[in-house]
Amino acid sequence: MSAKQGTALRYAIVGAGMAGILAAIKLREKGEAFTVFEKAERIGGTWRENRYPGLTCDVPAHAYTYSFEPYPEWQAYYATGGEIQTYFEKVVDKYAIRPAIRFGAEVTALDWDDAAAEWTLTLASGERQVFDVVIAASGVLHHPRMPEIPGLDSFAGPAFHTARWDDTAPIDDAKVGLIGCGSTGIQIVTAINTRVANLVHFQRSPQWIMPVPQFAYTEEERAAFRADPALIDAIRFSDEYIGNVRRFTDAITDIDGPQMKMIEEACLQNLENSIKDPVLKEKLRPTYRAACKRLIYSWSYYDAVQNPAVFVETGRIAHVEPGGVRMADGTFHELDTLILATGFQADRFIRPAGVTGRDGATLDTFWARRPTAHYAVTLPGFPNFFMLNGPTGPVGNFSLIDIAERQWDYIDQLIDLLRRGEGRAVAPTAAAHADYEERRIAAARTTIFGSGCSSWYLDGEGVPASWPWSYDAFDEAMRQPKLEQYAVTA
Ligand code: NA7
Repeated sequence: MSAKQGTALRYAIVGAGMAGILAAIKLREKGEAFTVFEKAERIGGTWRENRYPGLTCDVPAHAYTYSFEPYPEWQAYYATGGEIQTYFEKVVDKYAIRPAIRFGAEVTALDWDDAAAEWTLTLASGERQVFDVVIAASGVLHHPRMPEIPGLDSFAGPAFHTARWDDTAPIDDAKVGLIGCGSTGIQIVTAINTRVANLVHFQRSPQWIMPVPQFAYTEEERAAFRADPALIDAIRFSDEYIGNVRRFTDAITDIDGPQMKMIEEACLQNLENSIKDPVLKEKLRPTYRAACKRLIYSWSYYDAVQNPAVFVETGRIAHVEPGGVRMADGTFHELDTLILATGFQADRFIRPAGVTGRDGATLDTFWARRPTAHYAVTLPGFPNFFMLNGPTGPVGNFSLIDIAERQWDYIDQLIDLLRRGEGRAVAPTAAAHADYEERRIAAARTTIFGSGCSSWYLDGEGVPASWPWSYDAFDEAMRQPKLEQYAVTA
């Protein structure tokens, strides 16, 4: 019997973004006490940090909410980042989570004490607190990846990463350069092309663009959603959404199957029908398989990029000079503002916080080859440490909220072992995790993400870092942890 039986477990949640808020709500529902540690001064994670023009979530708005907290107020089928931030602020207030959040509290270290079966959490201030359970909800894409371009620091005007948007930077009637054409770069082109004097979009790799509908909800529609939540369910549980998710995961796992063919055809037809200038069309034609990089959903990029104010530069950047960007062929682009839409370091997770588990094992060492977690949630040697949207999860496959909710169901059942006093510490066995990882890597190599392109989905060895199986397989895996894969210790 556990020494802690009968005493309440102490929970630390790291991060007050979508996943941390979820964990807080779920623990509150159970009447449990917790502290959320947030390094910033506001909640929201991704939606707090990203404020660039055009920021939109590529999951339909009604499907990008907690399942238990539908939101009738969305302005359009795809929501803007600002609206999503507002949604999370409202949820945090509705569930009275804010008083349990420590803002400006950056977790720098977590150290497991096996004898006491507890984690010591250290903050940047040096303050320490002790917890039984740690929920790592620190997000996936939150460390900007700065490009290594010679002379970047010499640029005379504002040059900044998209997640550090500079509101003072000239955009209107200005000469703007934009490096990168992932989802972020593409959204920025759609938002600023009509504002700039001219926009040079530096494109290293062209993108597959999936055409999707975007439309505003009217006030009457919002009133109807308020009056009848079933109307919201009809959208978020519709075949259009859930069916699309299933079809997409079928496509990425069966890369020569009919679903992938449909995606490729829809994107190529979009390119063919939308882009008039044959030279531009060839510049924009992808040279790798669809959905290998994150597929871009857009209703307006191909219109935006045909604005004469936009020039797609496909040459190699030589260096940056104070006045602009010099290409390898000598061409010079004079610029007032340089925007870096160059993505994120996707392998950091809770790092740079130092996490030390059983017998002094560090997360850095455990992840030396690649970040991994058992079913994306737990780690052998790191008891009572649970990750939401941790490594090997379906981050590129479907809504991160949906993923986090299912992961919480799995985590909650593991914590139940502690609540019931079956032990004081729970962690997957090394053997069970090794088996999972072996199967996952073998399957991941055959997914579309491993079909030969560079992307943030790949680990340092070029293996897709994400969940390689279907939506239903994830649903099934998260319903119930296989307890024989876990060791519960006193
Ligand atoms: P992504 O998807 O990682 O895209 C980064 C883009 O930046 C991509 O086009 C890169 O080209 C380009 N890049 C990176 N470094 C350079 C240099 N040095 N020179 C030129 N171009 C460069 O990041 P996003 O922010 O757009 O999106 C991240 C996720 O956020 C997205 O998938 C959604 O989940 C939301 P490359 O393709 O490597 O040739």
